[in-house]
Amino acid sequence: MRTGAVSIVGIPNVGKSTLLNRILNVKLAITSNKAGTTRNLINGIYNDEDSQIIFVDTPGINKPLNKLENLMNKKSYSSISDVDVVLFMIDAKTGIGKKDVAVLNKLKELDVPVFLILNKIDNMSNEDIFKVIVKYKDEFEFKEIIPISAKNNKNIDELLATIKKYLPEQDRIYSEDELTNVSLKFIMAEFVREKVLKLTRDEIPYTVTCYTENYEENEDIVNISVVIIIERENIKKIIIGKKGAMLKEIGTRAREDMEKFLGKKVYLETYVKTLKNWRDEEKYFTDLGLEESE
Ligand SMILES: Nc1nc2c(ncn2[C@@H]2O[C@H](COP(=O)(O)OP(=O)(O)OP(=O)(O)O)[C@@H](O)[C@H]2O)c(=O)[nH]1
Ligand SMILES: [Mg+2]
Repeated sequence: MRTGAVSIVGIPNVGKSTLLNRILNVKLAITSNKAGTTRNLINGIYNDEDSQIIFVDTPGINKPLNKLENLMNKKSYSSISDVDVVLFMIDAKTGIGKKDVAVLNKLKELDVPVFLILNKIDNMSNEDIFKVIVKYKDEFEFKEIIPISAKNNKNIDELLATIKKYLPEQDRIYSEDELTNVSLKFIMAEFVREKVLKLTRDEIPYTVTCYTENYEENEDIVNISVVIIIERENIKKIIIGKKGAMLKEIGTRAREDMEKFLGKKVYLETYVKTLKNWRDEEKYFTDLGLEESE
């Protein structure tokens, strides 16, 4: 039995959370085409007959513009110190850029095997994929270079098989029914935030966070109340939308994700609240669940 921990790191938007969900076969981490979607370390525990792998999804590493982003970077770097393997993910099409190099330089300080994961190889020719591999083969001491498509489920079994070779022989650490370190309340709030990310534009997604105020499980229905926290009063109009249409759409879509995840009917309430500069006020982070999860 092989058991160990694997951290997935890289710049924003390369597909780290998509990979976590793909491996676990459940939507645990939210994803979007906006940079900075993930804000916490999210562990997902993978089990099969001969292994247990604790995957750590991390916030995309970026030049921090506020205290929140600074905390996100710190969390990501903290995740790499006591794992058995680091998956350094890039977008195969764009290759290793300046921002990726900054992350790589940090990884160089470590004594952990680093794999280069080339994601998004769907709609790339084998020839182009091969070119990318050749280009980076000697750039850094990657233990392995593995092209995948997290979205289209390409080469994921090969990735898992390769990871296992690097994990110590030991029994499972967690029971097989454990999925994650983050709370249900956190996951529910994230589902709402994902819809805000997907349905609004420009600056809005970055200034919003969500928090579950109430989670009450009854026999046949779960009552959930999520507050959408915004920084400025004028964003409220956008989140609520014409005659409440936007907020309704956010709620409907989030509820679908919740029902799928919980396997139960959900009654969801959402409302909007203003909290000025929450991204720069560390005192809010714990309350907002942004400090949570080891
Ligand atoms: N074409 C393609 N798109 C992908 C693939 N994997 C992820 N994506 C898309 O890339 C975007 C970013 O995916 P995420 O999983 O949210 O990326 P992330 O690295 O977790 O981003 P942060 O949390 O911001 O660091 C989403 O729109 C995904 O649908 C892939 O294999 N192929
Ligand atoms: Mg993510």
